[in-house]
Amino acid sequence: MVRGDGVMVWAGLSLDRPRVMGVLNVTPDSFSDGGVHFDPDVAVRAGLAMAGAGADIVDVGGESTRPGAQPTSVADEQARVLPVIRALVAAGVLVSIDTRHATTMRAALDAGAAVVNDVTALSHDPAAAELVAARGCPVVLMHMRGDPATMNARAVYTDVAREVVEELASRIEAAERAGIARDAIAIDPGIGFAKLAPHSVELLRRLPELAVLRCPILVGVSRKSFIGRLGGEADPQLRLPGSLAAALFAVSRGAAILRVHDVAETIQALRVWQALSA
Ligand code: HH2
Repeated sequence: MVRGDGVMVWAGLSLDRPRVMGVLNVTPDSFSDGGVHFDPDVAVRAGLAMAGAGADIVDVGGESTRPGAQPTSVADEQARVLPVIRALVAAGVLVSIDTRHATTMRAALDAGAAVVNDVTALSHDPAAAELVAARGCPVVLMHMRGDPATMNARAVYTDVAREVVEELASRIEAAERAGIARDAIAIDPGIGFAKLAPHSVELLRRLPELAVLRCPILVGVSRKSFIGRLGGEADPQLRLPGSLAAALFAVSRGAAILRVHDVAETIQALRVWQALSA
C-alpha cells in the first residue's frame, strides 16, 4: 500500500526507513545458528531480545532450508515454532512464520503470527496461496528454484537479474490469481537459494531492477556463503562484518527490509549509515 504521503506500507510498517527482520531459527540444523535456539525458552528470550534491540519483525522458522537440508515433518516443525510464536505474540512482538507448508502457516497464523515468509514463493504447497488469500495476511515471496536438496544444481542463469525478475513476476501473478492483494506482497531475490556467489553479487548490484515489480524488497544476506567467499571467512558465525557491509549495500540499492541474525549490530550500522547519508 502507498500512503497519502507516498510512503509504502507493508505489514503495518511504514517503509520510509529500512526495517529489520530478526532471524529466529528454532532448529537443530540451521546453517549458522543450528541448535542455538532449539530450546523454546531460549528461543523466546532471543526473540524478545531481538524485539528489544529494535527488530520490526521476528521471523520464526522450524525447518532449515540450507543447501542439502533434510526436510522436517510438519508435526516437528509446528512443535518447534508454535510455543515460541505464542509467547512472542503475547509480548506484543510482530511475528512472521518462515515455512513452505500450508498447515504450518495456518497453525502459526492461528497462534498469532501476522506474516507468512515462504522461501518457495507459495509454490511448494498447493494449499498455501489459497490460505494466505483467505487470511489476508502479508506475505514474502522469495525466489528460488527446486528445493534445498536440488537448488544448487539449478543455479544456471544467462542473466540472473532478468530471470529472477521474470520468475518473481510469475509468482506474483499466481498469488494475485489466488486472491492475494498486491499490497500484501513483499519480494525477495533469495540470496544463496539456487544462486552461486557470483549470482548473489550480481543480484545485489542489480537489485534496483526488482523495483519494476512494485513490491517492497526484502533481502537476506546475513552470514550467507557468498559473504564467506568474498570475505574469506569459513565460519558463518564470524561473518558479521561482511554481513553488515552487504546489508548496507542492499539498502543503498533499494532493500526495504533486511532479514538478519544480528539485530542490534545491524540497527547500529543502519543508524550510522542513515545519519551520514541524510
Ligand atoms: N534465508 C533463509 C531462510 N529464510 N527467508 C527469506 N525471505 N529470505 C532469505 O534470504 C531467507 C529466508 C536461510 O537462512 P537461515 O534461516 O539463517 O538458515 P536455515 O535455512 O539453515 O535455517
